[in-house]
Amino acid sequence: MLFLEKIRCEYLENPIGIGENKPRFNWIIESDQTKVEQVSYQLQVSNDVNFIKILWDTEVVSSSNSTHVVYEGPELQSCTQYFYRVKIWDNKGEESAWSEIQIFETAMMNNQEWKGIFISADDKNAPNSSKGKHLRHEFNLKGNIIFARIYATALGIYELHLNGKRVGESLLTPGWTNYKKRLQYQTYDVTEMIKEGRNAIGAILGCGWYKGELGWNGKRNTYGKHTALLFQMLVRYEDGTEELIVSNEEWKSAEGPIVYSELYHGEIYDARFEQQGWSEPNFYENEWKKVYPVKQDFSIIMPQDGVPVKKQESIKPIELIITPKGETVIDFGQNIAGWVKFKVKGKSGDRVLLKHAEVLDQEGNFYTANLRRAKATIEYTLKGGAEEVFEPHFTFQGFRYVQIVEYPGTIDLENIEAIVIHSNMEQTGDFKCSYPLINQLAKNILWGLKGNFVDLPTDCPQRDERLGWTGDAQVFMRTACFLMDTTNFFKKWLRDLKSEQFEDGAVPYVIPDILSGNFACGAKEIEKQAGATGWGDAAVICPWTIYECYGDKRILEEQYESMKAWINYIKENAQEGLIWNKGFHFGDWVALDAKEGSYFGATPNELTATAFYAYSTEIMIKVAKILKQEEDEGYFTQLHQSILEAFKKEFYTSSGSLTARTQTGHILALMFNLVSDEDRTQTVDSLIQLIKENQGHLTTGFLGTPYICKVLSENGRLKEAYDLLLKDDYPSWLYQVTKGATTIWEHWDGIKLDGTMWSEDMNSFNHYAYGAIGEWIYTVIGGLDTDSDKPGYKHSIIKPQPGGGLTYAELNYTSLYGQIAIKWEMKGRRMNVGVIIPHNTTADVILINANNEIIETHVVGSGKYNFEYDYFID
Ligand code: RAM
Repeated sequence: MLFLEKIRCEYLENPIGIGENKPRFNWIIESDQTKVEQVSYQLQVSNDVNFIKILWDTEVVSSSNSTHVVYEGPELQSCTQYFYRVKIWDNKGEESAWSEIQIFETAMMNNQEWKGIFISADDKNAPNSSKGKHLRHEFNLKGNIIFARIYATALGIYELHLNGKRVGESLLTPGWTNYKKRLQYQTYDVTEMIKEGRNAIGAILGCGWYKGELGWNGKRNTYGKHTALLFQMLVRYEDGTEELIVSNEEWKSAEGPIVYSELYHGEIYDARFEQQGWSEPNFYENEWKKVYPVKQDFSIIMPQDGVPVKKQESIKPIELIITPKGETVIDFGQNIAGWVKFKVKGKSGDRVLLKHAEVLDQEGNFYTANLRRAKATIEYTLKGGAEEVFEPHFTFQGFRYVQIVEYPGTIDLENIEAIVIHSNMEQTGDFKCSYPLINQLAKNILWGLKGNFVDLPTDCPQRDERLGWTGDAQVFMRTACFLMDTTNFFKKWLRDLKSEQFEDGAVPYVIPDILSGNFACGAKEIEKQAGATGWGDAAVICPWTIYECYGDKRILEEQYESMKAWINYIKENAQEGLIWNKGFHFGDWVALDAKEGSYFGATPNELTATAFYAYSTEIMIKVAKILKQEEDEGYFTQLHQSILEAFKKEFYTSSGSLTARTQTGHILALMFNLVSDEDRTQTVDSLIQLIKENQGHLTTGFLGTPYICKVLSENGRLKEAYDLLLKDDYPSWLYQVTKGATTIWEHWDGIKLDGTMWSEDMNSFNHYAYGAIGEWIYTVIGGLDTDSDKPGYKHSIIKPQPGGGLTYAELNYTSLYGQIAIKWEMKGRRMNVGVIIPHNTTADVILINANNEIIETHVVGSGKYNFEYDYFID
């Protein structure tokens, strides 16, 4: 039986609001046979569900492509539903039936279709206000509605209510972009929410990133001073007529129960100001005020290209603690990003006051100093009477512990839960092994992702920062792509990156770039907070990683100019275009070989910067080749060669040793192949020596850490790589696990050996950068790697490399082709390796023995396989 499953358009199941002119399709092949390959496919797109009038028929195409099949039919129309189906033929002579019918629906393809205007409830005093503002409007509809969509966005954050119910599940909409350049709007199917006759729409607006506080110096109004809504509802009737309901000056506005709401600081909500029925028809709105039209450039508005943030799970408290200081604190057992949802009963005017923290201090007291200026406080005033349920609207907190400062009556933990929010991506990867501390580390890495992939890749969810640091995203990228489907998440962020790149190609430190022109972070020049090695390289490394992990060529096409511009920026700033020894760099950020009190690791910036320059240029050779840019390919090949030669001359002595005696220097030289073959062994040996000199520990920061185990295992030092990973004394990955971490820390010594904290000014306990070791865990212990010649796991390299006394490891990954599984288990002197390879893919299964020698390589097609062999050699 051959059939198709998980048929997706732009990686989404039946998406609405697609903005792509040429969306792409993927499907997963199911069959009871093995070694199944698709030999041809047929895809049809129709305007009607019965496929009577077919808009586009590929006919039978001889191709094994089951991912990224591009729509090449007639131009797609706005706000239109398209139906599509696929069938395939395989190499076993089987033909599938037509797949289940799928839908994709376009957004507004042209900004001129906007008939609404931006409206605001703000008067002149608004710039410093953090109140939630309400807007409302009533309208009449005829009967027989067959289609109703809302298209909406805001300056600020919005929440919509229609006829008394919340519209959609997306949070923090429209998401964060540089609102001067790109503003996303969302599409909602509200066909079931409206009715013939009178209807009412309500919106609540909060400050969000647009005008709320942003960054660590308390600055606000980054993008503008007034929140505003843009709304358009398209209604289609059975008789073919259409109607538009839009935001205009007929709408009314009011303040409400959200007295204050700020992303960093939390929310003050006074339920006594709630107005019953405010988003329902026939509401008495005489006390509501007029709205103000707001001018806005419509050319920057675009359909949502990222992934909406949604509620993901709920966590019950594990314990109610009274701290030595006497604070009442709930422990949720997991550091998360999200908020507390509570039920409460009391008198009108009673209050609930909650504070949030990631950790307790040395004595076990509630610790908030590392939140810096972020107040992370929820203050709720009861209206009184029946049970009240509360969740905040335009804020989120990074926390494990919640201090209950005020709460009417006795606290019943049954009434309190933590809601986890993050961008709504499917979890694709999972790893376990026989060593519990590694399993906890793997969990922490996943939670590091959950806590920081909140609309964009951020550095932390708790303090007054939560910025899209490019360096952090770059180092964690590969790990993230294993754990979750990050395709659309990064598509959006990379578009943001491209839109914010300076004309000379410099990439800002953070995307969206709120630092340039505002306040300095390291560089002297405030106007331009951009162009740091290892950070700006996100422009090249991130699209490339998406290509490797998903085979998505379009991201390379889209980002190509941006990638090239980054290389060019470096070249222009490098000595003779080769050694990059200028400008500000974070370098091997917060490495342990930094001078006392400094964040900057000891590896010289010119080495780190030239190393990343070489690496990014090497990637560009491959990208140019894939995109058939022959001239560029030649150019980057030559440039790369020249950088290599210059690197050797500048950073290697004539006797073949690296001048910088730091772990990260050696790691980068090995990782980016900057070492000549004759010097390789010496470089590896001296890295080992440097580790020894540090009692077997690492001293690396943000840029060296991701690769340390990798360069060891790739250079015949698998044992040393395991030794490092399995260390559980300070500093090591497992040190924090033994200290009870449930996420990844920003510093190796976030909590020091004596229980005291790293300095208050920069000590996040939910910071995924060091979680980049995930890549090594999945590719080496788990044994799954991609093949960039056949990316996206079209061909997998399966090579588990046991070690460290582990007796089994198990990895599961849902690729675009389906599930890949690897499980290895040692049974006495025998090794058993079981693998599952999805249809329409192949894999090299490479089996190694205890001496880390390859004993067999099997090239396999789809199916389940089991290999058993003598692992230990006498
Ligand atoms: C801090 C954080 C962030 C890092 C920058 C350079 O704000 O540690 O992760 O990228 O510094």
